[in-house]
Amino acid sequence: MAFRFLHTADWQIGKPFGGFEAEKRGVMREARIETVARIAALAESRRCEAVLVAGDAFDDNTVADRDVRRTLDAMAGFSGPWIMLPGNHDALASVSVWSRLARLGAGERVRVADRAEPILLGGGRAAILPAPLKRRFEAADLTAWFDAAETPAGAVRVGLAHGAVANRLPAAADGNNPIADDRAERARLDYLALGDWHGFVEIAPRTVYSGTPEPDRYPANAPGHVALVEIEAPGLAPRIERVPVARFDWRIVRAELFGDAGEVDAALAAVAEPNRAIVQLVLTGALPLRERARLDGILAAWEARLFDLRVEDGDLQDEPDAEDLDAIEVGGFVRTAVDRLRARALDPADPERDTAALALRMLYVEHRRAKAGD
Ligand SMILES: [Mn+2]
Repeated sequence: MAFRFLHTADWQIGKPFGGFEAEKRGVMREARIETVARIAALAESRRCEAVLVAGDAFDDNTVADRDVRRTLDAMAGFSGPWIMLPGNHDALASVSVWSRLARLGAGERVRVADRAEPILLGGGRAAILPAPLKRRFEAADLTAWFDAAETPAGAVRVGLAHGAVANRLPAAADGNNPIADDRAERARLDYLALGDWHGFVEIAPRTVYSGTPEPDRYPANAPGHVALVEIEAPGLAPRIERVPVARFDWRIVRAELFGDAGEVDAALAAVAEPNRAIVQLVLTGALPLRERARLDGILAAWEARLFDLRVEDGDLQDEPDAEDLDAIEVGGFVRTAVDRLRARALDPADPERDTAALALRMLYVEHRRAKAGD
């Protein structure tokens, strides 16, 4: 009988999301716990024999008791064992979230992988080899003991670790907590379940980062999933299914505007569920002033519909045209000033170009407002 389990990591329950408004922060923190409930339901419905959590279930060892209790409640939807590995955010220090777990209501099914020794599951059909972090940063490869680990004959061997696989991650990735890229091979593992890198990737043969199930930034690396893994027998290739579980859809949307602010509507129409979307909108191109004013209204409408919208418009130019300027019905020295501002705003070589453009836009908007108030 195949051994089937769910692999997840990096829940980071209690993450503060400091860059967001208080109301949104609360929703985002709650969403992570709801995602854990979805993971539990998935493991249950797909008849997994265990859920392996490869580190950083909690954002910090000081995570609030309330968050821990609510996470444990969310986990109750799965009737099998949870194997929880301490990661760097929730390292197994002398005082840690793990030492509070039993008091906060963790039952027998929640098992902390706190020692470098095999954990047998499925009546001895599988052996989990954990590499718990006892501190945030470890220079040694804690998975080295897997190589010589003895497990029952015929048992599937599954490693469980948290850190950076050597030579495989982008140079920007954290070099602490190293894991040999041939560990699965050297330790005769059928699968190495990893945490720390937030994207889903099979980074080496039988060596998989499940990524975070709930994204926490604008990603290029497929976060928002868990891995459903089935291993027919020791030595056979695992069947790995990537299953989406995230609530929030973090995405970067780019729109190049050529005179028409309505392009923003077209670009954002690709967001299927606005209330689940956390969008960074990057605007480039150029707009006449009347379209720039219309853009503000369009963005305000999207800001109300999307869960969160950040606009980057530093490379969007104002391009006041004759029609804009004619709308500013002034004569005399004000008209002269408008014409000079326009000339400077349109001159790429003018060091005061941005200031002139802003002044002109303000003048235009104020003028329209004054006219509307007439
Ligand atoms: Mn980590």
